[in-house]
Amino acid sequence: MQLQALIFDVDGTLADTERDGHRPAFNAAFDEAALAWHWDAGLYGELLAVTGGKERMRFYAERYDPAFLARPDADEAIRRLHAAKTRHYVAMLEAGRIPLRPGVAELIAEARAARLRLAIATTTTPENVTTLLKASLAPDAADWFAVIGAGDIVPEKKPAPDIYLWVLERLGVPPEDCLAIEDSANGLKSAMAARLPTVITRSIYTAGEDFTGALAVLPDLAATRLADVQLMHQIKKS
Ligand code: XBP
Ligand code: MG
Repeated sequence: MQLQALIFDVDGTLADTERDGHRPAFNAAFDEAALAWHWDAGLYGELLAVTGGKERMRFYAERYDPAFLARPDADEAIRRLHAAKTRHYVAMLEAGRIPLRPGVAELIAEARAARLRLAIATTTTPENVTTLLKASLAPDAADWFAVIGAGDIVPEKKPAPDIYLWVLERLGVPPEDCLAIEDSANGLKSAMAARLPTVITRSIYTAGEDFTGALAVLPDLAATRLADVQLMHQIKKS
């Protein structure tokens, strides 16, 4: 069978969202809550080992502010901080401050024209995905994707395969007839555990990670057309 579907990761893959998007949104939420937390670009790179914003804040508190977790309302405080962070992040997306990475819009357009199915498999919050698609592609761009798997809908976030398995079940396409596009080692592990052939586009924070098992490791999608992706997939299958 030929390639039937492309499944995109979001953060680091569709757009370089982490350093200048999620990170300042977290910091704005901390400031707003008068919390003495600040995540600089270096520290944030370390915190990215943990996927998911709520999980990342909990991990940070365990290491640097255990007294925060001892509060009886710690879970609720994390939920509130995360809701504020999402509000700040969505406002940045709506203001057009987070562009798509090179070649992403072109590959999506080619895949649509060739009637491939499109899907999203991400750790981030659903609202962040739909707002990014709308702000950077077209008002109806979320409808271009047959399945959008995002956030807390599965028990375990990447590197667990849960989100890719959730998307594959709804797509109804066997993993070997799909291709995942990811930017991180955690994302690659997740996709490979779901038996998906995976292409990596390295991002700001993930450039030095181990991508053993990827079909290809590219700097970005600027020079990659659908025919290239189909060829990579074909070589893997033969
Ligand atoms: C990236 C992530 C996300 C974002 C924050 O996942 O780890 O957690 O950093 O998003 P992916 P939320 O590359 O799989 O998209 O704060 O909404 O969780
Ligand atoms: Mg990613």
